[in-house]
Amino acid sequence: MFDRSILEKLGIKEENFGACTGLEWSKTTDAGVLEVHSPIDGKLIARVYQASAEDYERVVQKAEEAFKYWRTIPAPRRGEIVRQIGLRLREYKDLLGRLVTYEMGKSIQEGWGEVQEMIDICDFAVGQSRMLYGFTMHSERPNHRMYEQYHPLGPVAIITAFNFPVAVWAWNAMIATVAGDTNIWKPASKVPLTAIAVQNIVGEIVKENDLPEGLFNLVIGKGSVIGERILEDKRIPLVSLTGSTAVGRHAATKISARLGKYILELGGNNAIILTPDANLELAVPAIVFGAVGTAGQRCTTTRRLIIHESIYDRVKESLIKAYKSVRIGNPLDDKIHMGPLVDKGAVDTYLKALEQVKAEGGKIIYGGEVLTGPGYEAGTYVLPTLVEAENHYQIVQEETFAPILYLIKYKGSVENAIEIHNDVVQGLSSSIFTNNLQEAETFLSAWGSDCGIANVNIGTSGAEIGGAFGGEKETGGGRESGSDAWKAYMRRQTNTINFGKELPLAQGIKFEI
Ligand code: UN1
Repeated sequence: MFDRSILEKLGIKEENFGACTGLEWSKTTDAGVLEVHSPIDGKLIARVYQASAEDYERVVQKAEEAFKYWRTIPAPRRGEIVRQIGLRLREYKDLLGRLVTYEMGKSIQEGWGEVQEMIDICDFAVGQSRMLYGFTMHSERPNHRMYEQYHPLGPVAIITAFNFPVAVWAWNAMIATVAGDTNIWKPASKVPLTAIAVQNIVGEIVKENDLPEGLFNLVIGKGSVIGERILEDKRIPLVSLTGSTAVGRHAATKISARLGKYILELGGNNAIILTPDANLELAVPAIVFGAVGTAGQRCTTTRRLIIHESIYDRVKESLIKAYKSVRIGNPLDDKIHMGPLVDKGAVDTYLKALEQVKAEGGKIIYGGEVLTGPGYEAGTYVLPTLVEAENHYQIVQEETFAPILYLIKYKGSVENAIEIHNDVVQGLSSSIFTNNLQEAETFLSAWGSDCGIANVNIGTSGAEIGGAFGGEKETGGGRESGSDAWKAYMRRQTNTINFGKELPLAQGIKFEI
C-alpha cells in the first residue's frame, strides 16, 4: 500500500548518509548503520549510515560559521526563508505525511496533521519574525533611557522523539531560525528517514536562496556518540530535547554542568476528569482520540480517566462500546483510526504494563491483546485497552507509551478529583469535562490542575501550535512552539543609554573623583 516512489520524490535512497549541513551530506559508512523497518508491515524501507564524531564536529563548525552570518540578517528577512519553507511543505504535505505514517505507524490523518503542524508553525514564526519585542523602561536617572532587546543565541540542538518525527523539530527550528539561530537536529534513530526528507526539502530552500551551509543541520547518530557530545558542547548554548524523563534528567545534569540552557519536553501522565455534569457526547470521542490516537504514543495521550462514581458505569459502558468500533489496521488507509505500535519493543512494554497492573489489582475490561492474523503479521498491532485501576498503583504512576487507559473512580467534589489528578510526578496535559462553571474554574485555578496544559471540554492531546507547549514537574518545565516560547531561543540584553551631560549613579550613590 506504500508507494515506494514516494521515497525517491523525497530524496531518500536505499542507502543514506547521516549528517548534512544544508546541501552537503557526509560520506561516513563506518559509524554504524540503521536499518529502518516500517512498523506497518515490517519491511525494510531504507538504510542510514550513522554520523561519526568527525561528522558531528564538521556540523558544529558549519553551524557556528553560519550563525555569524545569520545573526546579521534582519529578523523579518529570516522570516521570509521560513515563509518559503512553509510554502514548500504545503507542496510536500501528502508525500511527507505518508512517509511519517509508513516509518512511524501513526494514522495517515495524523501523519498529514503532523505536516500541517509544521506548516502552521512556519506561518506563526513568520509573523513572530516581526514581533521579537522587548520592553522599554523608565530610568530613575535623568536623561537616561532603558530598554531591552533580544539577540540571536547561537547554534541550537534539537533532539526529537520518534512519536512526532517532524513536527517537534519544526516547532523548535522555525522559531530558532527567525530568532537568528542555526539548527542542529538529532532525530530519533527509529525515524531517521522523515528527517532526511525534511532536510532535503529545506535544502531546496537553502539552495534557491543562496544561503550558507550550516543553517539547517541534520545529524543522525548514536546517543553515546552524538547525543552525549551535544550535551557537553559549550558551543551549543541551548538544547531542546523531547524524550523520556530519564533521558531528560540525564541531559539536564550534563547541560547544567556547563551552565547551558535547555528546553525539556518529557513524559506526561495526562488525565481527564469527568464530573457528573460532563457532556458525554463530547467526552467519549475526545477520550477515545486522546487514548487511542497515535496508538497511545503521544506525550499528550490520555492515560487516566478520573470519573465521578455517579456516572462511572455509564462512562465505562460507552467507552467499551466506542473501543469496539475503533478500526485498527494499516494506517495508510485513511479510514483507520489506529495503526501499529512503533516496534516490537513497544509491544513488550504494553504487555508488561498490563501484567503489572493486573498484579497490582487492576482489571482489564477491554483489550489487552496483541493482534494476529491477516494484516497484523508485523506483530506490532495491539488492542487499545481499558483497565479499572487506582491512581496509586505503581504502573498507573508511570508513563507507558501504549494505548492503555486507566479508569479511576472518585467520590464527592471536584476537589477530590483534582487531588487524584495531581497525584502523579508528571505535569503535561490535563482536561475536565463539565458544564458546571464552578468546577471548570476550580480546575483552572491556582489550586486546580498542576499541568502546563489544562483544557475544558476538549481532550488532552492535539494542542494547537499557537499556545506554549510543555509541562511542569517531571515533564521538565520547558515551553516550545507558540505564545512567547521564542524568548528561550534568544539572549536577552538590558540596555541603558545616557544622553545627558552628567553621570548620575543609580540608587543615588555619590562617587566623585
Ligand atoms: C508530543 O507528543 O511530543 O498536542 C507532541 C499534541 C501535539 C503534539 C504532541 N500537538 O498532541
